[in-house]
Amino acid sequence: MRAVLYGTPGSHPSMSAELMLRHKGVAYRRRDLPNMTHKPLLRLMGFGARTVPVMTLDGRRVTTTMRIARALEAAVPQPAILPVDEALERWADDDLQECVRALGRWGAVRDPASMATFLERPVLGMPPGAVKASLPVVGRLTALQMKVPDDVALAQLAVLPGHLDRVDALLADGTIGGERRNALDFQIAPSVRLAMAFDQLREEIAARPAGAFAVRVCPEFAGRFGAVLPA
Ligand SMILES: N[C@@H](CCC(=O)N[C@@H](CS)C(=O)NCC(=O)O)C(=O)O
Repeated sequence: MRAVLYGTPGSHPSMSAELMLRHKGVAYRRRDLPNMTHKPLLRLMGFGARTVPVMTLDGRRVTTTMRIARALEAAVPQPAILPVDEALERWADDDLQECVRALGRWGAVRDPASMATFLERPVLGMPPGAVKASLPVVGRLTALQMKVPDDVALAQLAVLPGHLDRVDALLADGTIGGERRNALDFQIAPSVRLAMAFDQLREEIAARPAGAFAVRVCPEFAGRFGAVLPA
């Protein structure tokens, strides 16, 4: 089986897909596209999607994290990661993902130096060093497309504790964090890790069950935002 996963630097759902591929033991290559420019590129590449992750599995195109989970489950049934509660999966895929995505984009615009910290692999085949060198120009163009209004970001910041409470509750009732990992584990952990990229949130989140869980399920997650959040 041959899988190629397409993501962007810092993309938490791309990490979700990567964790699923690893868990299933599917050999894959990851290719990163430039943030935001990935949208037209995905169209040119023949994916009917504007979002990453997308994947080819034995040449077949698969889009979105939820569909990737299902395609992997069909191709490699064991270890099973499905079924999961679909309402919870949608919450993880929409609300939780979008909350930290908005904060992440807002953070990247307010702390442009943070962009380099998310670059750990080639982008469009360009080595991370070369991509970092292009950031004074490319980073500004990316920031223009990433702009999230302050009120939207602050509203997401206000609901983040509720999302983390829900993660703690799902851990407490065994829905996630069990010995047999499932699609929800892989959806949720990278989102919590992206929230932990903020210097002002990291320690507080790490001290809760959600933080310990996220680090356990998703040990590597590059990137760091400085003190950009209101005190
Ligand atoms: N929830 C979907 C969507 C993922 C998503 O929104 N990905 C972001 C990057 S983290 C993206 O590509 N956004 C492009 C856009 O904003 O149009 C999934 O997990 O597949």
